[in-house]
Amino acid sequence: MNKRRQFLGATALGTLAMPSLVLAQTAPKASRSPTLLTVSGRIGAGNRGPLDPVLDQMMAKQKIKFDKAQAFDFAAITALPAVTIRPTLEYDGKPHTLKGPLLVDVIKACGVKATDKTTLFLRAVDGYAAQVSVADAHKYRFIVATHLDGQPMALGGLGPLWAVYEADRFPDMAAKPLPARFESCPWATYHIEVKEG
Ligand SMILES: Nc1nc2c(c(=O)[nH]1)N[C@H]1C(S)=C(S)[C@@H](COP(=O)(O)O)O[C@H]1N2
Ligand SMILES: [Mo]
Repeated sequence: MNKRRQFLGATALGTLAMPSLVLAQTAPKASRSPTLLTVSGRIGAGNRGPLDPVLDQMMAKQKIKFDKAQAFDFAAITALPAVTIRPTLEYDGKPHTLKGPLLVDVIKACGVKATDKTTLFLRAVDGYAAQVSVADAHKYRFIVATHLDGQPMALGGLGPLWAVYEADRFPDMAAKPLPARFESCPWATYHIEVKEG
């Protein structure tokens, strides 16, 4: 009887103690939504530490390395001022509305001090990558699109983030056939490396 009471007491204490212990250990991460974009390289202080070869599996497989990075969830990206563009897309030859912050503003939000030699390496989940100079990101007004025709974009579609620009607006790009206009536009972009030169 006494033993049983002790056992029950211990169990009750255990179930009471466990949730607060678990909360204390997981609260900071569990309260955030998933990171959609990680920016590393020549950035400011960043908001996360080095690449973790255990937990950052996809980045590690894609040979990404960093000591610090700026991680954005959907809310952090959509909190930046958004612009809207309306390029003709190569998939259906029709104009579509794309909305999101300017790529240069995303970079600024990471504390990047860009020079005329700064280059951005845009990497997608399927391993596709494109290199865009900050000068071209400005010139062609690249955005990190979060919405296509008013809807967020699915992972498995063109999203959740698509680095894209309004090719129709620029005579040099509009002169190219549609399928050649979007080579610098990785859909499902999830990592940006800021390089100098
Ligand atoms: N993630 C990702 N983005 C990509 C590509 C790709 O293979 N993967 N292809 C690029 C190229 S070369 C072009 S021409 C356009 C269209 O390619 P797609 O038909 O593979 O989308 O998207 C660009 N963005
Ligand atoms: Mo292509």
